[in-house]
Formats: sequence, structure tokens, C-alpha cells
Amino acid sequence: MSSEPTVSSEQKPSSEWKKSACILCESNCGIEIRLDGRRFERIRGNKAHVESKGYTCEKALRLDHYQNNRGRLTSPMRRRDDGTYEPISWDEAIAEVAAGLGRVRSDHGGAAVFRYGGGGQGNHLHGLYGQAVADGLGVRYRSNAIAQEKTGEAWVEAKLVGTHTRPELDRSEVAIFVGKNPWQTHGFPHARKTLRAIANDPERSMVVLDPRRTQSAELADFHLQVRPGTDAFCIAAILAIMVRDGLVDDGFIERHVDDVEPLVAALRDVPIEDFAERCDVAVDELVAVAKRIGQAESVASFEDLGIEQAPNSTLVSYLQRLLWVLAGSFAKPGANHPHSWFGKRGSLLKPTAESRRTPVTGAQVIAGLIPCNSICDEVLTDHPDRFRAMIIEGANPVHSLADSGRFREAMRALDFSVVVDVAMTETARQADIVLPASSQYEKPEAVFFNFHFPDNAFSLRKPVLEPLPGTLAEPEIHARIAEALGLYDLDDLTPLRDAAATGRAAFTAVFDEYLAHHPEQVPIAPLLLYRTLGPTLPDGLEAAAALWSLARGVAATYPDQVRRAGIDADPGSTLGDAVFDALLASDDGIIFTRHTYDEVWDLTVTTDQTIRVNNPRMIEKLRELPGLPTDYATDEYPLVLSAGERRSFTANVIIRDPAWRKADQHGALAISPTDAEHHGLVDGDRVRLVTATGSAEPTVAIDDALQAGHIALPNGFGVEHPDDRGEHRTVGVAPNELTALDWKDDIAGTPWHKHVPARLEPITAR
Ligand SMILES: Nc1nc2c(c(=O)[nH]1)N[C@H]1C(S)=C(S)[C@@H](COP(=O)(O)OP(=O)(O)OC[C@H]3O[C@@H](n4cnc5c(=O)[nH]c(N)nc54)[C@H](O)[C@@H]3O)O[C@H]1N2
Ligand SMILES: Nc1nc2c(c(=O)[nH]1)N[C@H]1C(S)=C(S)[C@@H](COP(=O)(O)OP(=O)(O)OC[C@H]3O[C@@H](n4cnc5c(=O)[nH]c(N)nc54)[C@H](O)[C@@H]3O)O[C@H]1N2
Ligand code: SF4
Ligand SMILES: [Mo]
Repeated sequence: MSSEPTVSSEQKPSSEWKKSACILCESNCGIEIRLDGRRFERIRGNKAHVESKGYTCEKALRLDHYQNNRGRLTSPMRRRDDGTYEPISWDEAIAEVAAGLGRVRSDHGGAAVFRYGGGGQGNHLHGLYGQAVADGLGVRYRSNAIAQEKTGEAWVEAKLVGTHTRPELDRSEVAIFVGKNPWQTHGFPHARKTLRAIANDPERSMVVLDPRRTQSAELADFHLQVRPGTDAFCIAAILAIMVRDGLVDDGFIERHVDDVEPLVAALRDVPIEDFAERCDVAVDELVAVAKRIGQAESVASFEDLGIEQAPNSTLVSYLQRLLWVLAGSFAKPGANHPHSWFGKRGSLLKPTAESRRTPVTGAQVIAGLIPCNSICDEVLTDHPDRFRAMIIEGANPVHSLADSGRFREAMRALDFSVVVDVAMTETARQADIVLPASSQYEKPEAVFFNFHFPDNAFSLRKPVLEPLPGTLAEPEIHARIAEALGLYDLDDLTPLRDAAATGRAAFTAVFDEYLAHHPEQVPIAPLLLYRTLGPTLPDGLEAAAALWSLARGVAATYPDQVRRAGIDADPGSTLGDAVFDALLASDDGIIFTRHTYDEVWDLTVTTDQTIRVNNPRMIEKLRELPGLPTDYATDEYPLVLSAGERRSFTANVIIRDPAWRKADQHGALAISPTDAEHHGLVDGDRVRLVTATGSAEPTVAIDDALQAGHIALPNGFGVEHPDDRGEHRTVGVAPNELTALDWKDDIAGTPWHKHVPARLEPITAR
């Protein structure tokens, strides 16, 4: 099924360093790779990279385990009736995919095809081409991992400022982390340096809300060690203290906050002492934090999974933003800022209209995505509008979404499914056809995690290796599928190809005219560009062609900011071409927009420079809080399991080979000394962990950073990988064998993975 990659070419060890980026988290630090044949012999940070400037964490140095491992797929695979797979040729595979998707489309319409994924932490470029195929097919519903973490935030921000914001942590006087452990999880440039800088500066403060004493919490000035799942009570109490003690910025509120009264009234009714008790943080500490925030020149906050995947998550996303709104920290250095976007398709979090709902369960579509926890119910039903086919690319939803068993069932209930991946993943093992992609170091790649202000950056990474034989880059895969489906006719593109060979100006004219005459082909424009502009691009950058449209969009939307960033058109050329050419030319990323602080309001979608805090559903929820539980434990499940915390050697399931880890080889269940003693456990023991959905048998590691009653499993474990004898082995626990679909937020539908009721049992004789 999968074999040790064999390479025919005789690439010699070279002393040349090739530039690329780490693909293991959204920071995408620039790296340099020294090759020995196809091995990544050494990796170091790229000091010239516009954002990371040489910074990496320990994980980047182990990327050879992603690039070169026994699990790489080298042939398309077809599922046999008995559930095993056989290799087939690319021509057969593409024909089967086109036939499978085409059949569902003609019998039930394009909306019966569901698209999932489109890239992980380092690979979004190919998603443009995958989306083009989906759009060409008439696909209406799609989703990806963002709809199990960030859609609550997107829903809140849509109402508050109409766009996505991110903190400028380099400059904020007070930095607040809400359910985020940035020491391990990064998410902003040179995270550890930034954290240390704040910790070492007496003028600045760090506030961390986390039940666990994480590495980040240890650096904090204020560690609010809340009881798991009680952040809403904690933050509501801080806000109430700010209002009660006159710690809000009245001038800012007067000028920039719309309709504040209902919120202030609700905050005046918050029972501060009671809420402090419920979250288990002393009132004095809450008062100290309220004061520190209220008196700061700038306050910025960063939320993450600790609250996005826990009770009341959308409410917490709302409340935590009010900390900086009431402090008047907006449109100034060190605040949370909206930012430019690299093209409309890159705006994953750009909130969209609320009116769309899923066909079967009526779940709300947020930011264009359906809630991940609803997908199975959109399939496993006899509803006439159910999803009947899936295209899954660059994601492993069987492993990464709640209730893996149910997702397996859903995939097998489909009329047709295709998975595009570099490995035979848990999801691939349920698909009808599996297509092997070239790795992220074997093709051009880019990410749309460009969330920075005042300077925003974008990097186009060049391939550092030839594709592994047998694999294809996704743009080629998608173009072939589109052609087999007849979404366009290659012969019709001859004038475009000819024009592209003449020059960019000629191409622009012909291309724009072509689309004007074929408006139905606008959604598949990325594929047209790949086949026409693509072949004229240098250095194997064919697949960068779709970025040309986005670059034109950037130039049209932010012309002044692009020029301010030092990009300008040559005579006879356009600003869009200049942005595109700058990308093609750079190995270190480019700053594509440079804003000023007085332009912040232009990036919001509110009118009259106002922040709209009156969100009736949130205020109603805030008023309901006193009646909501703080504890979901039962006699049957007395513990709270954080199912999937990030550690120094976890990276979602991007690297499958367990040998990549230098620590925590087994993915231990972290448990407090109190709970360990109660269960008679010592370090390294195994224990049975039981939830309502399933059970597992992890080893335990006793850790006094955890509160009694709180246990934690790492993410990224429990995947199959062939050992040196080709036997498939699984190390550690796949967290979503233990999680449930109905355990989720009532607004965004995001799962409560950080708050799974659980119990421990001794392992009896086996
Ligand atoms: N090393 C590493 N880094 C990564 C990743 C990785 O796999 N490995 N993945 C990347 C991805 S995709 C993401 S989304 C980010 C996620 O980044 P984070 O959200 O920072 O990661 P987690 O460790 O999942 O959760 C953060 C914290 O939430 C805390 N927590 C649990 N329950 C609660 C609660 O009720 N309230 C509060 N306030 N906190 C709680 C946990 O103790 C934990 O410290 O990391 C990115 N970076
Ligand atoms: N219980 C629990 N579940 C969780 C979480 C948790 O904390 N707890 N965290 C959640 C979060 S925040 C996230 S972001 C998700 C992540 O889960 P997923 O969105 O499923 O993403 P990844 O783990 O990034 O998986 C990426 C897939 O892409 C493949 N891949 C790598 N390179 C390429 C390439 O070049 N082309 C293609 N086509 N494929 C490639 C990898 O082999 C892998 O199968 O997990 C979520 N699931
Ligand atoms: S894991 Fe993230 S922070 Fe670490 S090197 Fe890779 S991109 Fe940078
Ligand atoms: Mo994530």
C-alpha cells in the first residue's frame, strides 16, 4: 500500500541551503534546508525572512520526518469491496473521480457534493484550485478545521467590527491570553521571544486564563487559574468590576462604542463575588486585573482552543473582546487590529451573512463553513438533500473531528468519496479513491494566515525537491479532474496561452475579455490561470498562477498601502503585476501592505468609527449565566478531560511517524498528583480512560501543573504508521475516539473538546 520512497535521481549532498518555511503551525517560520540527496540533512531559521527573522522552535528541525517517511503514498489507490486498497494508474483514478462526482451531480445536483479541508497549517495555495473544482461542480457546502475552533470568534467579530482582528503583541502594554498556551502553540511571530520580552519588562503585563499552570502561565504577571470551563464567569466578573470601579475609558466609549447601555446594565447586575467563587479565582485578583487593564495605554487579547472548545465558548469570545473595548484600546499601537487580506479567497475568517443554513440539520453557516459537528448528520439520514459525495483534501477529519466512529460511518454511507493526501490516513482508509499529493516541499505553497497590522506579509514558497515519483501536486490533480468533468475545454484556452507567451499586458487583456464572455467560468478562473499563465512562470512555479488574480485584488483594494510597502509598478505594468512579481522574486516573503494607525477604522465594516457591542443574543446569555452550570461532572464521569492539548512534539497530524518526537513518546495522559494518588497511579502506569463515546488505555504522567479533577491528553497521537518491517503501528490515543458530536456550543456548534466528562478505571487482566 505504501512503500519506502525510492528515488531514481542521483542528487548529491549539497552545501546549498534552500529557503522554505516550517509547516507545523500557522506561524510558518522561514527556514533554510540543507539537502543530502532528498534528506533534510540540516534545517535552520531564515534570518532574512520578513516575519520570522530567523526564529524557529524545536519542531522545525525535525521536518525530515514529514518529507521522508515510510508512509508516503506513491500511487492512487482504489478501495476494494473488502475494504482493502489496490494501486491504480493516474488515468484510471482521475476517470473514476470524474465519474463518481459527475454521477452525484447529475442525479442530485452539485449541492449534494460536500467539500472538506483545503489545507492545514502550511498549505493553502492548492485550496484555490480545489475550491475552483468545487465551484465548477456547483458545490454549495464546505467546511474545514476552522469550523471546530474559530467560527464562534468569527460570529462575534462580524457583529462587533465586521471583520477579523488580531493583537499586536509586540507593542501591547497588557497582553491577555484566554485559553491559549503560546509558549507551545505560537500563532504570532517569534512567540517565545515576545512572551519573554513582556515578562521581563516591568512596564508591561501578561494575563493568562488557563486552568493549567502552563509554560505561558509561568511567565504571566497574572495567572487566572480558573476552574475548567468557567472563563465566562471570570471575565464577566472582571468586566463588572471595570464598570463598578470606573475603570472604563468613558471618552472612547462616548465616541466609538455604539449602544453601550444594555451591556452596561447587564454588567451592573453581575454577582461579582458569586462569579469569583464559581471560577475559583479570588475577588482581589480579579480586581487587580481589572485595574491593570483599565489603567493600561494598550490592551490586546488572543483567544484559542482552551475557550473555543469549552462551555459557553461563543459568549467567552464576546466577553474577552470587551476587555479591550471597555479599556478603549483600539486604533492605536499595541491593540487588536483588523488587517488587510491577501485576496478574497484568503479571507477564511471573513464573516458572511447569517442567512445560510445546512440542508438537513439547519445548522448556521458561519464564515462560509458549516459546523464540523453537523457534517455526519448531513449524511447519515434519508433526507432528500443529504450530502452524497465528499471531496476531502489536506485534512484528516476522521481523526480530527468529534466522534471518529461516526465520521467513518458517514464516509461509508456516501455514494462517492475522494481523499487527496500525502499519506494513507484514517480518512483515506474510508475513501473510494485516494490521490497521492506531492509534499509541501515538492511544489510551490503559500498560506492565507496573513493577519498582521500595520505591516502584513505574504510568502510564496518555492519547491526544494522534485515531486516524489508517483505523486502529483494538487493544482495538476484538480485541473485533470476539471478537464475530465468537462468544466472547460483546453482547446478554448489556446488564445490565452498564446497571449501569456507574449507578455503579461497582452495576457491581461485577453484573459479579462475571455472571462467577460464566459462569466460562468469565473469560479474556475484559478484552473484557467494554471493552464495558461502557469507554464510561463519561472522555477517550477506554475502552481502560483492563481495568486495573480489575488495580487491584482490586493493592488485594487489597498493601492496606497501597497506602495507604502515599497511595491510599485514599472512603466507599462500594473500595480497588481508588481505585487505578483514581487512574490515570484522573493524567497523571504514580502510585506504587501503597510497601514497606519489612523487607517484602522477603514478596515472595519462598521459605520461612523463605532464598535457595536450591543449583541442581544450575547447579552441575554450573559444575563442567563447565573443560572448556568459551572460544573458538568457526574458520578459516572467525575473528571474533566482536555482532549487534545498541544505539547512540544505535537503538530496536529501533519507528521505521522512517531520517531519525530524527542519527548513524550507515548502521548501521556497528564494527571494531578491528587488524582494519581486517588487512583493509585504512578508515572508510566497505564490506566483505562472512559468517556460516554469510548475508552482508551493511555500511560500516565503525573504533573503538578494540573488541578485536581482535570486530566489532559495530547493532540496528534493515535495515527497508524508503518514500522521498519512494514507493520502498521499506532502510538498513543486518538482523542476523537473519545469525543461526542452533541457536546458543543449552541451558537457556533464548535465542540467542547477541552471539557469532556471522563473517568479512570484500573486496567484489569487482559
Ligand atoms: N506544538 C503545537 N503547536 C500548535 C499545534 C500543535 O498541534 N502543536 N497546533 C496549532 C493549532 S491548529 C492550533 S488551533 C493552536 C491551538 O493552540 P492552543 O489553544 O494554545 O492549544 P491547546 O493546548 O489545545 O489549548 C490551550 C490551553 O487551553 C487550556 N484549557 C483547557 N481547558 C480550558 C478552560 O476551560 N479554560 C481556559 N481558559 N483554558 C483551558 C489548556 O490547559 C491549554 O493550556 O496551536 C497551534 N500550534
Ligand atoms: N479532540 C480534539 N480534536 C481536535 C483538536 C483538539 O484540540 N482536540 N484540534 C483541532 C484543530 S484546532 C485543528 S486545526 C484540527 C486539525 O486537523 P485537520 O484539519 O484534519 O488537519 P491536519 O492535522 O493539519 O491534517 C492535515 C492532513 O494534511 C495532510 N497533508 C500534509 N501535507 C499535505 C499536502 O501537501 N497536500 C495534501 N493534500 N495533504 C497534505 C496530512 O497528511 C494530514 O492528513 O484538529 C482538530 N481536532
Ligand atoms: S512549529 Fe510554528 S513556531 Fe515552530 S518553527 Fe514551525 S512554524 Fe515556527
Ligand atoms: Mo487549529
